[in-house]
Amino acid sequence: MSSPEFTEKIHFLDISSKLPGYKQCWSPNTLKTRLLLNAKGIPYTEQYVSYPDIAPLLKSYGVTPNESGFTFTLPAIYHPETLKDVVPGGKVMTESIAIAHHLDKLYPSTAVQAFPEPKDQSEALWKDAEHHLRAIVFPAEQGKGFRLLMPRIPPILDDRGSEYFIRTRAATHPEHLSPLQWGSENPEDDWKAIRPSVLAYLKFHESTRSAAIAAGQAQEGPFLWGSKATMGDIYLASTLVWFRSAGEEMLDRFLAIGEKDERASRKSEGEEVWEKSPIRGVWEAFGKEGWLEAVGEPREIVHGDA
Ligand SMILES: N[C@@H](CCC(=O)N[C@@H](CS)C(=O)NCC(=O)O)C(=O)O
Repeated sequence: MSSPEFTEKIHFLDISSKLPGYKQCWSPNTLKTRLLLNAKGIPYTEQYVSYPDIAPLLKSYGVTPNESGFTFTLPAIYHPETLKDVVPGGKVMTESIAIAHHLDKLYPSTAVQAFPEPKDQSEALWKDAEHHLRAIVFPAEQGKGFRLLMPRIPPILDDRGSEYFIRTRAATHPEHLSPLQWGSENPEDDWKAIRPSVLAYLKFHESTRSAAIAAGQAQEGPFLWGSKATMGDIYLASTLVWFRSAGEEMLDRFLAIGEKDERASRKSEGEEVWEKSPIRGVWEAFGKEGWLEAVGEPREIVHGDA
């Protein structure tokens, strides 16, 4: 890898949890940045920030509030050296996709690129993958996975983060229910509800992969573009770590969906069956490459003066 020389390493801001060691990183959003840093082999420093401290920290560096969604969000990177004329405040960049483009620009020759050439195609691929994954998890896309995941998040967060998460997420619920209560009475109903969208993702992944290999775009491999991991795969792996953070057994069950050896009582008549789930293939590859476990050096930045 030809690596540009910077005076300071890129500093990555993640959301804290009580999970141990490298597993502390649990958020599907911040993981998009962490896994990309790891896959590109970029040396970085890192800092975990508790939920209620995100907004004051970002504001102090002149980050502008988001127009939709949560006002101040992580992931973020602090790197005045390369952000001086790029973002308001010149020091901190937020938004995982903007960060991914920035990292590709700073490190254009690492084996993994979030958006390799042809860029219009790799961007379209990421959007397709995002669409399929959101349809599994997010209520705005009729995904039901949030019912399995959200009740499991407060217990893994640090105490202040947990209180903040419950309060702010309850405020977004039509009946102001705590996220601890967002699951169905019988979790089997929620697993049943996500099944069609997971199977749709498996088909999407498999057909995209086969087409990329057949077109000579990539060699044989588990990723959406065969041997070439891109942002779409990073989004998938981020979702899988989120499941693992909610409970190892949740990840095991998710990875088994659609597989030959999955418990028969969970399958429905006429479903396609895979020897090994294409999702498991991606998970194993991220593990084998060491992308799930790599962490940055600990470092703390103090508040800026914006
Ligand atoms: N589109 C953003 C989404 C980031 C996002 O929503 N992050 C959440 C964490 S999971 C956050 O920081 N929330 C702050 C809050 O809830 O106050 C991205 O991809 O960077």
